[in-house]
Amino acid sequence: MEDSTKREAFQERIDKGETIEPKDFMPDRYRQQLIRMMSQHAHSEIVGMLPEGNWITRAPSLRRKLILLSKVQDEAGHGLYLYSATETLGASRQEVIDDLLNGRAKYSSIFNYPTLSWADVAVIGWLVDGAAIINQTMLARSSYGPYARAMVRICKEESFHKKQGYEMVAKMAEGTPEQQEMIQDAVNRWWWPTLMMFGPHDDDSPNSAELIKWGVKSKTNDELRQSFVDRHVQEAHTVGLEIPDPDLEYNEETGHWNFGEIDWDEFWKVVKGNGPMNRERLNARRKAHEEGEWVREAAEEYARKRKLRQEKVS
Ligand code: BYC
Repeated sequence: MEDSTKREAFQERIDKGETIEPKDFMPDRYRQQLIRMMSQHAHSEIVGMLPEGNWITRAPSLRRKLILLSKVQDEAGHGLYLYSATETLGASRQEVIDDLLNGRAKYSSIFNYPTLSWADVAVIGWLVDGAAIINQTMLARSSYGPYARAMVRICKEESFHKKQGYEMVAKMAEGTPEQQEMIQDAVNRWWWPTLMMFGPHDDDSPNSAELIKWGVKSKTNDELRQSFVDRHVQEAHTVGLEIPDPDLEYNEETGHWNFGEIDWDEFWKVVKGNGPMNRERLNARRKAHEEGEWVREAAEEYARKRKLRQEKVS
């Protein structure tokens, strides 16, 4: 049984805005919630390399190819910081990766949609990274030190990702009629899945209250989704693009954009593994894991030999 005095002192630290570090006392449930959320976040970054990675060999110019390569590499880096941060909670990397490969762990629903044209790369940068920044700027203030610090760096890189995406969106939106059609089509396909990234409505979100009490989240799923809509509707209109939502309307009283209902059946279908690309994404990760076996073996052997050498010296 955890000492209730320790738990009260923990909550007081959170309420004062203090940061919790790996060796500090934390309730088991806080640890478990963070392992769940941070490992899912790490998986999302790694699986998130696949939809855009699909276009690296077909980028329309050398400049675009360099930008896309570096963006996809950044995402690998984000996954690595986040796996390392999850390990500070006592979770083994092997275990969390096995959970992903066995289909037990979740990762963001957004990466289970196909990238059908080059315009999808632009729209992912603008909308998906735009959504990630809104969520992760909040997480950069989260109560768990290693997660918050990883988020600060990740958000800086995501800002560059969003800018390159929006620049491309703007270019295509003022391009030839075919380019305009391509970019609008990509917005039509990615808008609703991006709104789903923020998770279920607050009333249907079992984890939010606890995460907010512990200072992991400071805003609810619906609050973040609204900030996303407000910002991105303006950005779409600036470049002459339409948002595919007949219920979208500016509300003078609240100063926010009202928007239509998300298709929650589609959301849960994708989260449960039955979206358009779930199987392909997991198969691609399994294949990469199998092909990387020799690298893991070599790294383990190197570490074993280094340890032996150090033991001989001391
Ligand atoms: N997709 O109680 P709730 C990126 C699950 S990648 C799948 O509201 P919570 C990028 C949820 O896990 C950035 N599952 O949960 C990379 C829970 O199930 P479990 C991705 C979802 O934790 C490459 C259940 O539904 N960002 O930026 O309070 C290229 C009930 O939900 C989703 C992160 O990972 C979903 N969309 O809130 C470009 C951010 N939504 O676990 C860009 C970190 C909900 O109880 N995570 N579920 O079985 C979070 O902020 C939060 O965990 C969530 C969910 C907002 C996602």
